[in-house]
Amino acid sequence: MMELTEIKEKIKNFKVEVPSWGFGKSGTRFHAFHIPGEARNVYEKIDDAAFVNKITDAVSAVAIHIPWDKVEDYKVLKEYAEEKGVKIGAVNPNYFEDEDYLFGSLSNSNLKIRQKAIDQTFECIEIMKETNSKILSMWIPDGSNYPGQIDFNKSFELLENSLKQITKHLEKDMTMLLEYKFFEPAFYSTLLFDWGTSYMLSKELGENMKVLVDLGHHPQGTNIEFIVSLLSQKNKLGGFHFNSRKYADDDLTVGSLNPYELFLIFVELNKFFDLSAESQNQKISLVLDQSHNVKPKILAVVQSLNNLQITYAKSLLVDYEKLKQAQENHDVVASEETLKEAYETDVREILREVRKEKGLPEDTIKYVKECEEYWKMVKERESAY
Ligand code: AOS
Ligand code: ZN
Ligand code: ZN
Ligand code: ZN
Repeated sequence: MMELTEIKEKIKNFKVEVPSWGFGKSGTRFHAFHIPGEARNVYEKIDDAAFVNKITDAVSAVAIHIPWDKVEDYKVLKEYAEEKGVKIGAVNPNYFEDEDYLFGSLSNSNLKIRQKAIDQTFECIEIMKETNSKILSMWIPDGSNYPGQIDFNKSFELLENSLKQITKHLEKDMTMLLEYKFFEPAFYSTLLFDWGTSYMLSKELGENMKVLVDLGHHPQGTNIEFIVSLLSQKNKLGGFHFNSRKYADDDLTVGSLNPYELFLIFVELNKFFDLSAESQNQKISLVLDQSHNVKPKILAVVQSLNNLQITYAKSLLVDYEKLKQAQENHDVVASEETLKEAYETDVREILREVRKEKGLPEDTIKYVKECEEYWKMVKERESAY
């Protein structure tokens, strides 16, 4: 079993990337409600990420979405972020909002539109160079809504071809992550619908390409921790989008609905990665992908990081040696109990100690609620709303 001091050290160095879009306006297809204090542009999103980092020291970088976070000069954006103590993380090209993409982006049968999507991705690679980002994070919504709408085979080939062109433009130390999702916005067929399709392409397209697992992107009942284990074994797990869901891709606060599943995922991750290592993000990119439709944004991100730290701490408490023994003895009850023993441990005191030792507020949520700087920011943004 890991010593408490080592566990604390690991938690101290555990960092997660936050999404720029988690701080801005978001909603459902019915409405996007205004939440007081929400960020209005990418600079404010970076301010918010930096504020969260100041309180938690748990933010590795800020993921950006293009064109949502489009700016004139990305070098300026990079410097702005670094001055505030955060970095620019994964660059996410947006293939789901441009009017031209009605019938697909990188798989569109119209060469002009397909080329536009490819060029847009090349632009994102340029942005990566300017911001020193190493991750191109791709979620491709292409698919169809009705039987007969597309020729599966042709569409997949076109997508494959576009991706081939894109990977050729990646620099050696850049990674392309391929996210999958079984449906939405395409309701009949989605080209990259499961981990198998992403894995297949990532194998074909080489070492620079890996799979990204978003926790909201599987049919109900899917054993995600097993997928995590398989992809890790094959050295093809490149990243995570953390969130939680009840029904489909709900993008709720990570750990809010299925904390045990999240814990089991971390148990598998620990077998392959040192999630606390400095270079963690070179090996695996850990990113929140959430829309806080009804929560104050900053508070929701602080809460998410807290949930992740709790889960990580619990996963470190697992007696992996004992687990292995129990598995070898085919002692099913002991195996399961070994996991539950760690899961059921109250780790809040460990987190408080870690924060105290780092000179951070011990209760990060309470701290934000009472923080003058936070309320001043909310007031300023509201007066201009
Ligand atoms: C969409 O369902 C995916 O999760 C993507 O990662 C997407 O780019 C992100 O959620 C922002 O909308
Ligand atoms: Zn995602
Ligand atoms: Zn999603
Ligand atoms: Zn999601």
